[in-house]
Amino acid sequence: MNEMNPNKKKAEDYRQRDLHMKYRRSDIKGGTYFFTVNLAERQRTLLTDEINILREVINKVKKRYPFELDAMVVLPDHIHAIWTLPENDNDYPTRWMLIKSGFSRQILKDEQRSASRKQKGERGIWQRRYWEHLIRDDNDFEQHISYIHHNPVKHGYVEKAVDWEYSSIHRYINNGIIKQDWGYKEESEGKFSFGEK
Ligand code: NI
Repeated sequence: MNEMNPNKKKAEDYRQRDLHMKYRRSDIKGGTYFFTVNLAERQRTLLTDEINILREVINKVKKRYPFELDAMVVLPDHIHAIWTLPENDNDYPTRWMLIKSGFSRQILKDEQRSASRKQKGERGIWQRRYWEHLIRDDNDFEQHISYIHHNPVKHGYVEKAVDWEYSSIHRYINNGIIKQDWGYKEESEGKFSFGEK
């Protein structure tokens, strides 16, 4: 008999549902978005070198324009994050603009800048454009959270997701949502696009 005992099957269903419940966002009702934001000079490691500045700037912007930071990973040259915005508020562009400019302002002016940026007096720390994706449902939410937590492994910085310091994975482990040895199969990424260069 390879059919599952109905009680066991039920227990499994509950376990799955429980897992989904934990991942489900609850406190605020606005849109949830996944972002990939890159440095202009990809060989630099400014984001992890200046992680304190980055954290401070994000917290400052969050106070002024609240949002829920559902998950985030900071790599040396890019960020992946999931935010949920307050109801009837989809102004993530203002928030990112303030984070990017607030960070740049505190970084030494030694970056390469294009002629157009020089002309406009713009800094050249960040790429102008960033990837954004509106999360459709709980499954999409979970996929993107997993992608974020797996990202330092994907880019070859660590062997295990938990070994990367600048990741919300530690919050998820502390809250008992995922286990210390959490890992992810990269094959399941195929059908999604994450704005990775
Ligand atoms: Ni990445």
